[in-house]
Amino acid sequence: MELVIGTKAWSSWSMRPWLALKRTGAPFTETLISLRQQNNMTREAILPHSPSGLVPCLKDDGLVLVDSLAICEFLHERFPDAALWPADPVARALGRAAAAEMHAGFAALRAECPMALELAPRDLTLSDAAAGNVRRIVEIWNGLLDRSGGPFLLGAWSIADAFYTPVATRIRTYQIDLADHGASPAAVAYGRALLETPEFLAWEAGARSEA
Ligand SMILES: N[C@@H](CCC(=O)N[C@@H](CS)C(=O)NCC(=O)O)C(=O)O
Repeated sequence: MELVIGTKAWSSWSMRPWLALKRTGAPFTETLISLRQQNNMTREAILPHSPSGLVPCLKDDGLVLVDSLAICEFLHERFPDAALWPADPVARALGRAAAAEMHAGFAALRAECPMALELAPRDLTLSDAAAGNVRRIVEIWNGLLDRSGGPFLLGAWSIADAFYTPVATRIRTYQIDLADHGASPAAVAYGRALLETPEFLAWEAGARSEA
């Protein structure tokens, strides 16, 4: 199995399936593409791997699969013992909705606060639209943590947490005070816990060694 990913400091979409694949414990090859190269060179480097011209892309036994969410769902089916989604269908459905909302939305927050693991924490004033995104994320976290009891959104770590880990890096980098946006103490703790998993720490160490 090969996972083609972009620069670890910046590629939030690559991080999500990478965390999930690490969680399975399965061996895999990682192919790293440098993002933001000049003269179309990034696209030219990605296209031989990924027909969409985007990373991440998973290759497995003849299958070429693009899109972070599709890859995570495939990993859930390929490695059922890894419990990347919970057994309870209602919890699983709520987790899928939370991951899908992240995958499809929060454009203002993503544009104003790009993932940039190399940056030291800094102050930033959010636009109303980005602040609205943070309030909605906090609402999702508060509700799911209340329901599950934590420490992760659905109790045990799941694909939903992979989808919100890049958000936690943005909160840290841009010093966003979640309590100001309505976060419960459990949601504040959850944002920190996402950045303490062994899988995220391994990704972060990889990003550091890119510098
Ligand atoms: N919806 C896609 C988005 C993938 C995406 O936008 N990937 C970015 C890197 S994070 C990319 O490949 N950019 C190509 C480029 O920078 O040329 C997914 O979820 O995988």
